[in-house]
Parts: sequence; C-alpha cells; structure tokens
Amino acid sequence: MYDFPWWLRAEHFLNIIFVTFFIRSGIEILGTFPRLHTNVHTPAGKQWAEFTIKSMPKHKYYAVGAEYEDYSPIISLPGRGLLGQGRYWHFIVVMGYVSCFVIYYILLFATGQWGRYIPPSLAAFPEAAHNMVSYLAFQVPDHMPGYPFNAAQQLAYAFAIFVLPPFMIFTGMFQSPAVNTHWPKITKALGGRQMIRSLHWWGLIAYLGFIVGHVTMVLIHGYGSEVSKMVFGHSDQPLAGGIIFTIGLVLVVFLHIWATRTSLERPRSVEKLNNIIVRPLTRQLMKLPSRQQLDPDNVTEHFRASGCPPQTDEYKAMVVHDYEDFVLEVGGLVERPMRLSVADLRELAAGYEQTTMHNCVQGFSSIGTWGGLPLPALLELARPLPGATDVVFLCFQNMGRDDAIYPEGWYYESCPLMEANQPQTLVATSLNGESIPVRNGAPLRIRQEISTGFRSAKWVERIEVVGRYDIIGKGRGGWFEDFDSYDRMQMI
Ligand SMILES: Nc1nc2c(c(=O)[nH]1)N[C@H]1C(S)=C(S)[C@@H](COP(=O)(O)O)O[C@H]1N2
Ligand SMILES: [Mo]
Repeated sequence: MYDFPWWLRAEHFLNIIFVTFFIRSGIEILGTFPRLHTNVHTPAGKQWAEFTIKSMPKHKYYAVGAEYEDYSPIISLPGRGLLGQGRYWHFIVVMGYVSCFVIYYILLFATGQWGRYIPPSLAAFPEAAHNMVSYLAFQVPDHMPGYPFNAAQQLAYAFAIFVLPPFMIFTGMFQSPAVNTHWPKITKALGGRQMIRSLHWWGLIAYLGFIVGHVTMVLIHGYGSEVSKMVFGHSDQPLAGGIIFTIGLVLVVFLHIWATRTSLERPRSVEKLNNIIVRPLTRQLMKLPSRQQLDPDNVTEHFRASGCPPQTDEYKAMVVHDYEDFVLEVGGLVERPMRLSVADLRELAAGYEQTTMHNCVQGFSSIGTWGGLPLPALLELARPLPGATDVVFLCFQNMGRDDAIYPEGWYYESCPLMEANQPQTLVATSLNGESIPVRNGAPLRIRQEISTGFRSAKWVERIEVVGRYDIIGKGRGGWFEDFDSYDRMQMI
C-alpha cells in the first residue's frame, strides 16, 4: 500500500533544492548579526552563542553594521556579507517551499500515504531505540511489517515532515516585523523576537542533524537501491537509479553556483525575481497595523544603534544648542506646507507615546518608548493634494561622508501613503521620556513600526509628500534600496 508515487518523488527532489537554499541563505542572514540571544533586549556581549571571531570594542560606540560577518560564498548564499541578497533567496524559496508543501500535504492525506509516517503504536518509540542500537552494531534493522521503513526511520521522517516545517515557518514568520507587531501577544508568548530567532536556529540544527542521519542511513542501506526508490519508485534497477539521482544532485550543485554568481554579479536580477515572487505578499502585509502596547517598564537599557550620526560642524553645533534652531520642513504635494520646531511638534503631539519593538533586518531588536506626533496626524494638518502617493523622509546624514563603510549618498526613505497612515507610524521626538540621543536620530526620526529597521529614517530634516518617488536618489525609494539589495516593501 505504501509505495513511492511520482508526486512524492518530485517533492523529495524539490525539497533537496529548497532546504539547501534555506540553509545557505539562512547562514548569510545569521552572519549579519552573528550572535544569538535569549532576551529581546540583546545587551551587547550577553549572547549565548556567537558565530564570529571579531571582537567588538567594549567602551566605544560602534554601529551594528560593524558586526557583519562576511562568510565565504562556498558556505553562505551569496556570501561576502550581502544580507539583502541572502534575504531575497530565503524568501523566494519560502514561497516555493510553502506552495509545494501545501500540495504535498493535500496529496499525502488524500491518498492515505500519510499513514506511513505515523507509528502504528507507541511501541514504535522503544523499537526505534532498538533500531539505533542495531545500526551502531552495523546491522541493518528490518522494516516494520506493512511499512516501507523501520521504526527509527519512520519517526525521523514524521519529525522532518510534520514537525520541523511548520516549526520553521512559524518561527520564521514571527521574525517579520509586520507579523510580530500585529500579534505582539504571540510574540511575547514565544519568548520575544530574540528567543524566536534562537528557536529558528535550533530548527536549522535539527535540519542539519536530520540530513546527516538521513544520508548516513541511505549509505548504510545501500545508495543505489535507496535512491532508486526516489527515482523510479522501486529498487529494481539500483545502478540506473543511482546514476540518475547522482546527476540530479550535481544539478542541484550547479543551481547553487548559478544563484551565488547571479547574486554577486547581477544582484538586480535577483531583486526582480523577488519583486515578482515575494512582493505581492509583503505588499499585503503593509495592511497589518502594529498593535503593540508593550510595557514601558520593559524598555531596553542599551538601545543598539545602526549607522553613524552626521559628522558636520552644523549638526554638532545644533546638538550643542539643543536643536533650538532646528526646523522640520513639511512640504511637497500638500495644501499647507509647514515649518515646525521640535517644541511645535511636541505641542502638537500632546504627550503621545508608544512602546514598541524595533526589528532590524540584521536581526537585533530593542524596545523603546517613543514620543512624538503620529504621521497620520501630521499629514492631516498638511493635507496631501490629489495625486499624492508617497511620503519621503530626507535626512541630514550622508552615508558616504559620515560612515566609512558605505559609498556616497544622502540617507532617505519613503513609504506609500497607506503605510504612512498606519496608527503607529510616528515622527518621534523623544525616546524613553527624554530627547532622542544623537545615535538614535536626534532631533527627530521616523518610527515605521510594521517594517524592518532601515525604513525608520533617523536625523530627519524634511518630510515631503510626492506623486512619484522614482525620481529621487537612484529611484528605488530609499538609500538602502538604492545601494544595497533591500526591498522598499520589506515587511518581512
Ligand atoms: N539616516 C539614517 N537612518 C537610519 C539608518 C542610517 O544609517 N541612517 N539606519 C537604519 C537602520 S538599518 C536601523 S536598524 C535603524 C536603527 O535605529 P536605532 O539606531 O535607533 O536602533 O535606523 C535606520 N535609520
Ligand atoms: Mo537595520
């Protein structure tokens, strides 16, 4: 009754592609913040695991970008610290993997083939232990009567098919800012974003463990006859099956080489693939408003920071003068352009505050209480004109001038009006009841709670409502979008 139908064999092959792509691109993502924490506050130096040999200065400011680890393209996809590209591949594969798994589950249940993975009784557990002892004694245990596998194999497959994928999808999803800020209670119940990130890492370890065990078993049982089952559905022609399967594996290796080279040499084509496959979903996530009301007593003591503050004399003078001369300009396609001082903004804000979690693409997070004027309220005052589609945030900071690790360009970011009008999109003027510290964007910064951290522009000088954003900068909607492989609609 339990044979190996064609769809099961096809799924098995696709899974080899998906899982190996997940692992390599996942290592790329891990490498950009190569530390694991159990606690959402991520105090520097308090990690429980570290995958870097870099040591960070103890008493000197460094931006989180300095923690990037550039792994070799042999290990990670695409390597060289190209986080944006690694993320594109990770999410492109998510779409393929989830679609195939849905079809696979439907077919498993529709055909009754699922039964092969479910132990006939609890006796399968002690029997599996027994099987393991046999393997250790270099004896191949018999399969269970009526099943194609022995108990150890059956339990391992049940784990890899029914437990691990949902676990990885769930812990992956809850690292997305749109998801974890929309369901903050679930995020908290799971132990917070850093715990979820650590759990996802344990899933990686479980996958690696499964792969090692699975491949070892295949070799013990006989390579040709085992892989033939995945080629023909039977082991009558082990030589032909072995050759065809090996060719398949070589093709998978070539696919990895192609993907890696494409990312390194033609990153924009991977971006296009992302925009076709992933963006339709992430666009929808823009509609999930952040519903965070986190405990203000639980803010992060050492709020990590990304990027270097403006290094100009003008900015430094402004800091010394407590931003008294600072004016925020609000203009563009609005009925009422405005010029507002920090004091004006505070007055309009009337004490509004929100306690929220920051989700950097690199993987760190911090919790802070932000005070300021919600952007929807500001837009209501400025009244966008017909034809307005986006809001652009222009900054004092020039990436090339202020930060040695980046090329040229003024930092800017943009968002569609729908995102700008989310209730927790904030023009922030205070952090934890005090003026925003210089490194976190003084005198004011944006809080774009439903998206990844780079969308929250710091050191903002001007807010402009526009009808098109593609004529600003290099046209991709923001500095990181222009110079790195980050998607403007990055809600995951
Ligand atoms: N102007 C400017 N804004 C910026 C950045 C930057 O480099 N320059 N970094 C972004 C990134 S990648 C993140 S994660 C957040 C970090 O905010 P924080 O420093 O308050 O933690 O700011 C974002 N805004
Ligand atoms: Mo970030």
